[in-house]
Amino acid sequence: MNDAAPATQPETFYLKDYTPFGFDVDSVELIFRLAPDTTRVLSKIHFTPKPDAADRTFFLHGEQLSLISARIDGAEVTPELTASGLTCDVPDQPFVWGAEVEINPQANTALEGLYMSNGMYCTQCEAEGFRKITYYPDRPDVMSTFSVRIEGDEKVMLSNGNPVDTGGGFAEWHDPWPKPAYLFALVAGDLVNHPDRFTTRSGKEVLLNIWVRPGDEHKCDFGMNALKKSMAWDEEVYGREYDLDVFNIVAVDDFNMGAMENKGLNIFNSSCVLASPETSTDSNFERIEAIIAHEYFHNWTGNRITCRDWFQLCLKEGLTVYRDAQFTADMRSAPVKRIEDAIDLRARQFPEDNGPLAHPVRPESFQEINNFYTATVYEKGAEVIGMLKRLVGDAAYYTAVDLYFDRHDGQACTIEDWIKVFEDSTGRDLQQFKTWYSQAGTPRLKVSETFADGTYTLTFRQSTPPTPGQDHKDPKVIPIAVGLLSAEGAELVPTTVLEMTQAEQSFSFEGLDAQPVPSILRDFSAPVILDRETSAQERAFLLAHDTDPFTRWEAGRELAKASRIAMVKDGASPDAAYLEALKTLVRDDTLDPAFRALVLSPPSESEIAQALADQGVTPDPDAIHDAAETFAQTLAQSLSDSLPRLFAATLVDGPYQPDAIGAGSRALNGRLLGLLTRIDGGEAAARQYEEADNMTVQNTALACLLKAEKGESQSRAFFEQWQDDRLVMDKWFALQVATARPERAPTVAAELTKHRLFTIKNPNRFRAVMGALSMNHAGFHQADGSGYRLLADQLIALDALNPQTTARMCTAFQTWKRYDDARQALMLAELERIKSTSGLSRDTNEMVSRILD
Ligand code: 0A1
Ligand code: ZN
Repeated sequence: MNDAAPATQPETFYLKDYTPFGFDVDSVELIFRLAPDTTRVLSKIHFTPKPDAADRTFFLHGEQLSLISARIDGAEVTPELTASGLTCDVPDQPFVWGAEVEINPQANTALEGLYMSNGMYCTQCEAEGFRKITYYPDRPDVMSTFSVRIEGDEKVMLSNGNPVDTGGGFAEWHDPWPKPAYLFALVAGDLVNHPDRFTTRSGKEVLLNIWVRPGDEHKCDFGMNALKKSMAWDEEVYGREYDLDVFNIVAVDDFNMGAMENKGLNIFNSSCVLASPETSTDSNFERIEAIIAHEYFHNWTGNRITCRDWFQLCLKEGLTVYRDAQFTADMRSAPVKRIEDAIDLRARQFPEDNGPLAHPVRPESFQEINNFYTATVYEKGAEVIGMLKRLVGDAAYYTAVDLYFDRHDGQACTIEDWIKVFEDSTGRDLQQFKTWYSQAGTPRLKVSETFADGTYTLTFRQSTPPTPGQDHKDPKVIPIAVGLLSAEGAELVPTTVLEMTQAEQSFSFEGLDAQPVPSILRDFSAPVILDRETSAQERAFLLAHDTDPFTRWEAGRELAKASRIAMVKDGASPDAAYLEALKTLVRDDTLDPAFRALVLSPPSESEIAQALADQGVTPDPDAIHDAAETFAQTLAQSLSDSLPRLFAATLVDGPYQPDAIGAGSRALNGRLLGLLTRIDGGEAAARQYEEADNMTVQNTALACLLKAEKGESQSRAFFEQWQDDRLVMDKWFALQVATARPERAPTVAAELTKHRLFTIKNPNRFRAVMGALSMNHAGFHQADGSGYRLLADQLIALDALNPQTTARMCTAFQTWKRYDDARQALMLAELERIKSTSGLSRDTNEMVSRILD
C-alpha cells in the first residue's frame, strides 16, 4: 500500500489555481459491507450541476479502489479511470451517481482511509483519505449530508451524526449537517463504552460516549470530564452549543496524529484520550484535556465552518489551537500555559520557520498536503489569532468571531473571509496584518533605547530573513506589549500594547523621573525574536522583579542561554550571578511551584545550538551537552545544603489529583530530584521509585535513575509491571533513548528496534524510539553519523508502510545546515540515500527534497 512516487515530477498544487467544483452534492448514501480484506462500499451520490459553473468537468477522486460497477440514474456506465480518480460523461441535470468498490482495510498500513487497528475497523479521512474509501469529489468545499449503513458482525458499528436504526448485523447513521468528506468517519469493532450526558444551555440532552477496547474502561473518566468542561466552556466563552444528539469519541492504538474531529465521531490516538493516575503523567493529563477540547472546538471552527481548500488549513487549525490554549489557560494556570507555549513554539516552529521547510501560515503551494500539518500552520497560526485579539481588544474580538459564525455557518471559507469579519466589525484596515498569513519567517525585533528629559524612547527595527521562494519581506504589524519598571522594581507604566507597523519605529514614554527598566514582549505578545543588548544585571533584576510572569521567566531563560553560550564558546564557568538568582528563586516558596519548575528547566541543547549558529558559531553538540551537564552539576552542588529540604516540600500529600496545583508541585519535584540525584547517588530517586503510587513520580524517578546509570533494576521492574500496557511501554522505550549518554544513544535505539515489543507499524512505538533519538541532541548528532544512519534506515523501512509518519519524522534533519562540514556531509548522504530509495512515497520525497534545497 505504498503511494509510490510517480516516475515523472510529482504534481504541485497552487492556491492561485482554485476553481469551484461544477456540481453540488445534495446528499450521500453509503453502505459498507465489512470484511477485513474485501470490504465493499456502495455509494449513491446525488449531484446537481451548478448552472453558472465555469468548469463542469466531472472528476471524482479515487485511489487504491477496485471499481466493481458504476451507474448513473440506475444505468450502468463505464467511466474512464485515471491514476487518481475517474471521469465520466454526466447529464446536465440532477442525477444520482452509484458505485460499488472493493477495498482492503487489512492491507492498509498507511492508516489513511479505512484501515484496521487491533482487529477494529477505523477511518482517517483528513486530508485526502476519503478517496481511498470510494470515488468522490474529495475536496473540503464540497459539503453534503451523509447517511451510512454499516453491515457486519462487529459488536459496535459507528458513523457520524445521529443513530437511526440498528439490528442484527447492521447499524444506520444519519448526519444532518452538511460536511466535507474529510470529516467522514466509521468505526466498527469489539468496543465498550464509558457513557455520560451533557445538557446544553438551551436544554438539549446529548449522549456522550468514550469507546475503548475492553480493559481500558478505567481510563475514560478524565477524558469524559474534559469533554464536559469543553462543552460548557465553548457555550460560555464563544456561545457555541453542540448540535447533535450524540457525541462519540473512540480510542485507537494505531493512529498517525493526535486525534481527529470527525463530525460527532472523534477518533483519538489512544495516547491522547486514555488516562489514569497509575499510567499517565501530569503532562499526559494536561495534553489529553487540551486535545479533547481541541477536537470538540473543531465542531464549530472546522466543521460547521470549514475550509474552502487545504491552503486555508490555518483557518480551522490556528483558530482551534488558539481556542484550546484559552481553554487550558482558564482550566489551569494562564501564565504557565503561555510560557509552555512559547517554549514549544521556539522548539518546533522557529526551526521550521528559519530553515528549508519554512512556509507561510497559509502556504501557497504543496505537493502533499499531509506535509503541511505543521507547527507553522497550527501554532504560529494560533499566535496570529492571538495578535489579532491583542490588536483589536477582547470585546471586539468576540464581536468579530460572532459575526464570523453568523455570516459563514455552513460554508467553506478562506482567510480573506476571516479577516473581513474583523474589518467589517471593527472598521480597521487589516491588509498589512494579513502578511502574517502570506509571508514566512520569524521576524527579528532589534531594540534600542534613549532617555532624556524625563522621556524614555524605545526604538524597534524589524526584519525577517528570506525564506525559500520569498526573498523580500514587508514590515508586519507587531503588537509589542511593554511595561516599565523603576529601579526599585515598582511598575511605573503598566502593560501597554505598542502597535508597530513600520520597518523602524519609536515609541516614547514621558514624565519619568529616572531611566526605567523596560519589560518587553510581555505575555509573549508576538512570535518574534527579540534582539536587545542588555546587561546580565538587568536580566537578573527582571527575573527578580518583573510583574509579568512571561518576561520574568524569559529573563531567566536569557541568562541561562548566555551562561551556556559562554561556557561552550569561551570555556567559561557557569555564571555565578545566575546561579545565585536561581537559588533565590527556587527557595522562594511564595512563588508558584510550577513557575519555579519552569525557571529551573534548562534551555534545550538544540536551542543552544541554534543560538550559537545565530551568532555565527558552528555548534558542537558534544560541547553543548557537556556544558549542560556541568551547569546542572554545579547548580546541584551549590544547592546541596537545601536540596533535600526543598525536595521534601514538593511531595504532595493525599491521593493523586491531575490538577494544575498538584502538577506544578510535581514538576518542581521532578526538577529537584534531577538535581538531587547528582549529589546523593540516586538514593532519593530510588526511594521515590519504590514509594510511587502514580505514573508522574514513578516516571520521574526512573528517568533520574536511568540518567545517572543507576536504574537498571528499576527499569526491569518497570518493564515487568507495565509490559501489557502499550502506552506505558511507549514511555519505557522513549526513556531508554532519552536518558542514554550521547555516545550510547544510537546503539540503545538500534537495540530497541529489535526488542520483541517494538513494531514499526505502530506510529506511537516508532516515535517513542526514533523520536526520542532525534531529540537526544548530542546522541542524534554523534560525529560518526550512527544516529543519522539509524534514523535513515528506519525511515526507509517505514516509508514503504506509512508515508505520512515517515515524512513527518524527516524533519529531524531540517537543521542540517547548522552543523560542521563533516556532520553536514553525513546528514546530506543520508538524505540523498532516502531520496534515492526506489518507490519512495510522494510524502517523503517532497519533504526530503525541500530539506535538501
Ligand atoms: N485535524 C486534526 C489533526 C489531523 C490532521 C491530519 C490527519 O491526517 C493527515 C489526522 C489528524 C486536528 O487538528 O486535531
Ligand atoms: Zn485541529
